[in-house]
Amino acid sequence: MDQAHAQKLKDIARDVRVLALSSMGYLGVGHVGGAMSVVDILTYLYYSEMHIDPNNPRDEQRDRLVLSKGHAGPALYAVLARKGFFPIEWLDTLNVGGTHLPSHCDRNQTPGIDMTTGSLGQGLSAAVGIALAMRMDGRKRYTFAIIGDGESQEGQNWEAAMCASQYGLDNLIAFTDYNKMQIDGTISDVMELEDLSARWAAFGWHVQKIDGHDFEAIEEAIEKAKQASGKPSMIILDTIKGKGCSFAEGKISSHNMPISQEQLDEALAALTEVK
Ligand SMILES: Cc1ncc(C[n+]2csc(CCOP(=O)(O)OP(=O)(O)O)c2C)c(N)n1
Ligand SMILES: [Mg+2]
Repeated sequence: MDQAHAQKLKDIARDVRVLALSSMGYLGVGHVGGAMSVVDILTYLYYSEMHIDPNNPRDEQRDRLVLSKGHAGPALYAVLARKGFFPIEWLDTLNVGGTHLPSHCDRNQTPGIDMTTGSLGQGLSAAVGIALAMRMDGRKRYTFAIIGDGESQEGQNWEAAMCASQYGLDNLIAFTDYNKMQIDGTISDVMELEDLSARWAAFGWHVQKIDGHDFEAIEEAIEKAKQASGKPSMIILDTIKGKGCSFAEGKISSHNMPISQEQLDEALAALTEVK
């Protein structure tokens, strides 16, 4: 990746953080931590990877994304709005009555959302089904999925993992947002996942672990995943919960938090100072 493109992605990710935080701040509450930790992967996917058309969100020839950790919807909404899937003003209607943007992703409400999620543990199974259907239909597109690390403790993920390797779904590329925190503690205190790479490998997946905030590393990992013929891919993203948000970064309490006007102003000022 050349420097100019990396800088462009950084600028877009900053915009996305500003938009997502503003929409949650307007509502006064939100899953700030888990939304901020996936901004960089979402920015990369939508601005550098996926074949999608904002004017034709249900284009059959598109790549798909299942954001299984559906509570991070506000980050994806910010990306989709900035891409032009729907008016940016919708971001101020987050989770209010009659909105197109519920707190968790709903494919029947929001243009560009490929799968309804929020009940943790189910998204990877949906992604497996989508990838299998795409292959059966002869579509040469990829299905991407993002699951949480706390979410990985749900047993259904591991049934999906077995199924994906059984069918050799090399058109499925999944990411774990490994921010090391879940709703009420650290992953290792609640239910340890290590050795997470070895676990996915044992289920027959091609596995990589990278810095989830580094666009070049993401690009390289996706390229390698595409070359892993006959196997689904898991890319474990080493991330920071609340990344880039002054009042949330690295805090367990950032999971679902009230947001004051002062906090919002301070976080937006810090973000817009970053070059
Ligand atoms: C089946 C189910 N159980 C519980 C919840 C409530 N819940 C929402 S987010 C969350 C924590 C998830 O942790 P993690 O996957 O690590 O999310 P992140 O750190 O990315 O926010 C929980 C328990 C849910 N949405 N679905
Ligand atoms: Mg987590």
